[in-house]
Amino acid sequence: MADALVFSLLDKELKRQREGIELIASENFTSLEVMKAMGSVATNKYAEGYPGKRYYGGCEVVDEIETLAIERLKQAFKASWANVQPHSGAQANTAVFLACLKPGDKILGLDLSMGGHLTHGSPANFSGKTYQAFFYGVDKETGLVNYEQLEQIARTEKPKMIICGASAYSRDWDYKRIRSVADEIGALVLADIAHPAGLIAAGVLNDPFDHCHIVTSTTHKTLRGPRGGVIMMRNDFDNPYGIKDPKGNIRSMSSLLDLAVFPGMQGGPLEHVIAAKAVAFGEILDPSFKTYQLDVQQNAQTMAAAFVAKGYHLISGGTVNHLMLIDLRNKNITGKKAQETLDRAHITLNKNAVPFDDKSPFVTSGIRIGVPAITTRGLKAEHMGTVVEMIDTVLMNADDEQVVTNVRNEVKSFMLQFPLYPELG
Ligand code: DSN
Repeated sequence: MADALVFSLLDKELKRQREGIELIASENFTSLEVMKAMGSVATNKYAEGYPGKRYYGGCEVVDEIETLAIERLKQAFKASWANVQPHSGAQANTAVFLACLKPGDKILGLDLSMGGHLTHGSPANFSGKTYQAFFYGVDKETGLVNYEQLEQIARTEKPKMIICGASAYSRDWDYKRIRSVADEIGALVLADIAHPAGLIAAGVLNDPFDHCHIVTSTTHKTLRGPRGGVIMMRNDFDNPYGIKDPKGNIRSMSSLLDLAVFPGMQGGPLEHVIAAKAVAFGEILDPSFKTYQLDVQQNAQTMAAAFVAKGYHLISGGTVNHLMLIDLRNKNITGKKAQETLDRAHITLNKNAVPFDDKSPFVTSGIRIGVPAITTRGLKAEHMGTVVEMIDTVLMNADDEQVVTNVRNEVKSFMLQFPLYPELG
């Protein structure tokens, strides 16, 4: 018997997704097959351990599913090892820290207020509470990662781990340069590619794997899979600094990472999500995935140029990936008000601190815009001008509810041209 209340809410959410313009840079629309695998019987199975080494009986089928997910992911990124069990990107990062660091060890990551991520050492997060965190930022003029500052802090503080990766950074990374200073001071390099993972898998952005010891990602952003995390390595770097397991033995980096995920910080893996990851990783291997990522990049660049033409200030002047960060200070509207007003027009994005922001993280001076979801809906470069026009109309008339309502109606009829899950009725 259907739970009328929950399923009517899910219908409402489908309608919201169909009728709105989804611009949250970390969201996407999975295939129906990904969703089907996630809503499957695999949710019923306990499988603590790893394929072939489980603590429960009856794991022969989920062993095959998890092995398939691992093998497809390795193929997609030309990795030599992968763990597909982390429940999220935050869990993946936690496992890496647990495997490689001791409480109190120093880490160095991109400042949250400059586009970094909570799990890269923010004082509000376990990473900042457990480890001694230092931060590099971006250059005030160019908006690009300040590699000189990164190197200077690395040489002075000698962190055990340098983290590269961001949640709101529209440029590529110089992984080689980061590895070079890491080697100088004996640090490991972690690349958290949660945001640009799809573009990296498609070969559209720099490849971190030959330079970074460990790579983590989420699976639901540009990778377009179910919500979840993964950890990968291209080469098992063979534990260059002799890190020991909880029993005091020096082991391979891959086995340290496996042990950190389970039993270190998670219990039973979500085999239904792992099944959905396997489907998504299969989709990465299809040539259409590269076309999609090229469309993402093209849409982002076209949209960025349209904003610049309207006098918007983009951090770093533009984008090479799937997102852009806009400083709204010259437009006299805060990030908070922009997000809330656009929400009423069914244009969904998030307020975001901009580098050197003078407003609190609850207000912010900026907005972050990403195109992975609308690109999945089928929007192409020629549609970006329309989207920018609608956003600009709302932001320039934020106190005029009639204008906002008019745009909401336009958004609905515009997006109905791009059907979402027509099979769901
Ligand atoms: N919440 C994710 C994002 O929006 O970028 C990061 O964890």
